[in-house]
Amino acid sequence: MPYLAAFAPPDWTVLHVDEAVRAVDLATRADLVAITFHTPSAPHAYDLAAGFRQRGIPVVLGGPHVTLMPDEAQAHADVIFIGEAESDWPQFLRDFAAGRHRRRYIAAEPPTLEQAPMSRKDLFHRRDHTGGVLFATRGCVHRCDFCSVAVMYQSRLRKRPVEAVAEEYGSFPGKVIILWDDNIASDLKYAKTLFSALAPHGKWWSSQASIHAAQDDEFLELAARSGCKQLFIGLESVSQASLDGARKGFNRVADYTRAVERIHSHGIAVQVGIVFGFDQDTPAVFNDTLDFLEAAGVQNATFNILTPFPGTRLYHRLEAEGRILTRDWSKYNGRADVVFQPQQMSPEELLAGYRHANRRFYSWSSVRRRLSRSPVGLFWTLPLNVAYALALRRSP
Ligand code: B12
Repeated sequence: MPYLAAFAPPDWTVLHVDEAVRAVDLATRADLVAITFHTPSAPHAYDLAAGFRQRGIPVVLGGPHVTLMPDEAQAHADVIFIGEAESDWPQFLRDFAAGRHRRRYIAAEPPTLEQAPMSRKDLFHRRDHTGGVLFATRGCVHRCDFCSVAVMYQSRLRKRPVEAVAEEYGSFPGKVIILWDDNIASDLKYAKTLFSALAPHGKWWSSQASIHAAQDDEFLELAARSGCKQLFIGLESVSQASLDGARKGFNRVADYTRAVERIHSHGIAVQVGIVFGFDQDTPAVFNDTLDFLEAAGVQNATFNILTPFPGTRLYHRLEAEGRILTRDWSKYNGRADVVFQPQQMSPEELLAGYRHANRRFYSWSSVRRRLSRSPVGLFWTLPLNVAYALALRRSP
């Protein structure tokens, strides 16, 4: 929202509420309310919209879930935005002020990001251990069948001018920055130029990248020199059959160990994204995954339960096969609920396996094994692992 706020005319007053920081006050006086949300927050976002609309305040909805489920969202809003908003949002604000806006704005084409403004930093409220967040590119060229990004952005990669990104990066007073790109390794040549432009700022950064990042030593070298401390790599699975089935066969399990070693050799820590519940996954997948992560000395992992987000190829397939168990979007959280019928285990086994993986990964013996295998960034990866381990022990 601080990014969209940058498009508002200067005479508009923008109040941004980030619910991770404080609750929304429905009594707020406003001429217009705009809400963004992921699928699991859809029911909550619709409640908020109803609360404002009951008070006569028009509500505009946009973001991933609206783009994926426009007709559903329209029933809860005065105005919806389907797709990316760069081209129509400024026009809508003018139309709204003149009292002649439409109910639906559809971005037929993914916009170029050549003119993307800097986000309104005065509207950032989150204290999540980062000094700033921004994006250099948007979209990912791959078409993995479980990924919403492939649908939302039509697998089209766009890039901001390197100088504009470096300027925004340098404008954050904090030291630790997250580049919220879908895949910073989508265009290796662009990324290398970008890293050279980021380096003089002397900050630390982290981003998401496909495995291609690990196949290019020059990319890793320039990333490390520019302050990259960690890459989040979407490994997704240690089962080649599962990867092939999910149209992510370009991940070769046989190359995983070498890939992690190569990233480590540049002093960059590795956080992996793992998904459990593919049709080819058997109950053995949980311990197979943990065996690999421990042997490779991976510093961090985000485990997810496979979730068929609406609009994805995965959703359409499971729906056609009658395997979607619920359309209560709040359960589409990838962490606490299984919303489809897995092929080779029960939903309960999948949930239990996911929990087991988290517990084993953050057990003291696994922390010791992983971090002693690769001590990259130990001064921050150790405290982070300890914090996760303790948090997991406190959670029910
Ligand atoms: C950053 C991020 C997070 C951060 C959010 C941090 C923060 N400070 O906001 C964190 C880590 C918390 C997070 C959590 C999750 N995330 Co997330 N996240 C992202 C990521 C990488 C970037 C989001 C972003 O800022 N994009 C930049 C903005 C500018 O792009 P945009 O949101 O598309 O907005 C454009 C348009 O959509 C539109 N628009 C968006 N909102 C609105 C609102 C209005 C009013 C208007 C007019 C227009 C509009 O205009 C923008 C400009 O064109 C996206 C991937 C992506 N590229 O979007 C995934 C993504 C959004 N996340 C996803 C998921 C699945 C999750 C989790 C469920 C993961 C999990 N299992 O826990 C949780 C859910 C959290 C929750 N309860 O809602 C999915 C969403 C799928 C879906 N159907 O909703 C995505 C698309 C990733 C993916 N590969 O599929 N996420």
